[in-house]
Amino acid sequence: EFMKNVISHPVFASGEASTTFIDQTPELFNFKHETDQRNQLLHYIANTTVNGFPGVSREKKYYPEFKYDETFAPIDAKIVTAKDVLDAKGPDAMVQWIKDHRALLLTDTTMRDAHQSLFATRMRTKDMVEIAPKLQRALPELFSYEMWGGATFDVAYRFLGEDPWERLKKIRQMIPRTLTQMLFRGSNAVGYQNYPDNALKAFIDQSAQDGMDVFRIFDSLNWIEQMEKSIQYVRDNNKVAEATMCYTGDILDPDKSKYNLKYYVDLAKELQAAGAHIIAIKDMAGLLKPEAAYRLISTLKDEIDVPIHLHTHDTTGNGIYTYSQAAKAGVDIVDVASSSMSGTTSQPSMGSLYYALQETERQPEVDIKNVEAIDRYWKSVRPYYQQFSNKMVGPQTDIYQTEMPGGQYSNLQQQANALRLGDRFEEVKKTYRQVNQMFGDIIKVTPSSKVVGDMALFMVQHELTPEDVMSKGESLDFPDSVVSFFKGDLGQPAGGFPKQLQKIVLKGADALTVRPGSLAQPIDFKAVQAELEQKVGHSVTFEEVISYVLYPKVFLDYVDRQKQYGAVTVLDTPTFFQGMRIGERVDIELAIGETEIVSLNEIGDPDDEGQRTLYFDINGHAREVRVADLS
Ligand code: 3PY
Ligand code: ZN
Repeated sequence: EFMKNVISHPVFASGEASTTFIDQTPELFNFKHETDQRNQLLHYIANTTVNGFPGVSREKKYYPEFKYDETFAPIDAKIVTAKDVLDAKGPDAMVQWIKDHRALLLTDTTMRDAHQSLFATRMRTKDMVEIAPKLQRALPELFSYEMWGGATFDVAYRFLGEDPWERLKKIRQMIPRTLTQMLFRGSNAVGYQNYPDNALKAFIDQSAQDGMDVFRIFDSLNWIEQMEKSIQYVRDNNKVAEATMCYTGDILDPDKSKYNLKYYVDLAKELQAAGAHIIAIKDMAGLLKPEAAYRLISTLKDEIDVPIHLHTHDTTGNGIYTYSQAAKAGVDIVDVASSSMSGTTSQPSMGSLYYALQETERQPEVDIKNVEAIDRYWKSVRPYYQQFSNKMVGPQTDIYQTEMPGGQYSNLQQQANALRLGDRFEEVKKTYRQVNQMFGDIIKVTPSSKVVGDMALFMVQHELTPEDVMSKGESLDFPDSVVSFFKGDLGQPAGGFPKQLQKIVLKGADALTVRPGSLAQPIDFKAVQAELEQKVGHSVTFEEVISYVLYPKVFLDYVDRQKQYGAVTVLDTPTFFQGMRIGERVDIELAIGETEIVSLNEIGDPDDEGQRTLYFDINGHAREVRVADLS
């Protein structure tokens, strides 16, 4: 049984299993015959078939007609990757390896920011794991895979019924020779609020232990005090601290003087002094124009010693040109996505950038045939998630004025729809820009961008102008996120808060002037573990304790659904979101190498109790499942 599991495991089958493969693959020891699991999954399928998946229309089920059977040769023995150097010699040697590289290095964001920005972070682990061993062989020259952090943690639990730690560990194992990378929101970790320092430390330590290599640490107000601790915790783990400047405004526009070239150079120097191994420029809205990229990066190359990693979104349509100018100015690493997952709110395309830099000394060292072959896989996966897509069909140059991050655009649209303001979205965008000015022109990225968005919706909903807010503010019930921002819960913005508005919003309450984390009580992890074990009724891992600390309700809801439906992660994505259709057959891999063939023959009418019976056939045996029809 054990050997069968080993032989049929995708990592083993790919020929990439390392010597620690057996130790690091707990599912190899999973040989119970899953009557329970099968029953739970059938209930999940039956329920999704009858009642649907939240937010997904049930009219169509997408059936992939495509079988992906590309194969890739083993990695050339001459290749030394950034991960090889980090593991053998530590982060400083790895930094030197970057500096010694003339060709532009690439981070592939397909498994994190691309899907976060294109289809609301809904990509499931199953669709990543299917390709991961092939990624390793096809593109060993990449600097890193950004595949964790940002919204993925929350969304995995909340919407996908998945454990994000499992995702990290599985992918880590499948790409042993490429760095893993994550987006870490500084004091907000992978959440939307401030957490105590020892929670940040616990999270970073555990992530490092589970295989995370590069931590891109940012603060939503570029407040260095909120990044320093995290930088240190990453360094203490001998991992890579990529400290971040979020780019806003326009260094080419003398009227936008708050975030000018000097502002970024000073900030970069402070981040370097705080211990950054690499400095990231995080252009979350796609505002960094090509000439600005050239000036900013040339200046930084003169002023700081550590490598520079540029991140942009293609929302405004100039991404490749910006990268080309950045490459000329000497940027070390840039973020790209596989073509089918690139463009608009996502990152620019890896393949396009390869050709854009042809005949220059910065052209990335990747095998373009493999880049394209891998993209054929992502192209087949993308339609699974069509229903979550933000529907942006081309560049939005008005973002240069609204300064809205790529990931926020579709979210704010959804929020506006929910408030029946969908047809007034242009007004919402205009107000977003006004709110930014009212707030003193702040950095807008998760979670500060949400504060600006909430205030814009509030003003449009209540027909308020900026003048109204100032004159009638005493009687207004501001959104919670706005009150919390003015209290200093997210930290201190550059140049401080606008005093008069702060007074109006807080209605006499005090505001913090220090880092909120410096006042927070440390978490007593032992006590929290005991509380959690009592709540869920069994022993828990430290990873689960951390998840509960970050997202108590989301985590407990996840545990409840787990108890009800079991390992929904084994279902193919169309079935996970759509259930089954009469006459359809799906293959479910219940355990490794253990495939069940499930057909749905009939769906009965609701009985007196509103229950429907679904008639399945599993490996030739009839099975009936009853579920309540909630319609
Ligand atoms: C996140 O924090 O999730 C982001 O991607 C911000 O740009
Ligand atoms: Zn981004």
